[in-house]
Amino acid sequence: MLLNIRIHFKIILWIIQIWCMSAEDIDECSKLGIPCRINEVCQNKNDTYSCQCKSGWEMDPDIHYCVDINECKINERNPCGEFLYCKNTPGSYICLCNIGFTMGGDNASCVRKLFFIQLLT
Ligand SMILES: [Ca+2]
Repeated sequence: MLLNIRIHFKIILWIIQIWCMSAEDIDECSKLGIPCRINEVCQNKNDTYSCQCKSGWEMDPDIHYCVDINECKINERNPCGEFLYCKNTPGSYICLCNIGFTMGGDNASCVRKLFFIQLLT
């Protein structure tokens, strides 16, 4: 009798193990309540998930939170080029024209505002 119970228990355990191995991965990222914090993105993995900083954010090892990357000050290089002003924004940056200039038709270069051209000539 005891041997029968043990055999049945082992068979049930074996079935549970097979069922768990064949179960499809659960996409934890699509469920509500995933513990990724603000400015993090969830990545589903096989039987688990991970949280990583969104683009434009980086992990601050001191506070263990994703903080904005100041693209305008990376390597003291202006990503907007010589004639554009770089303005840091949360998760990104924008390029603006200096005073007296306005964005040209190519949206990448600045041209003098007409008012300043008239003053200078
Ligand atoms: Ca930024």
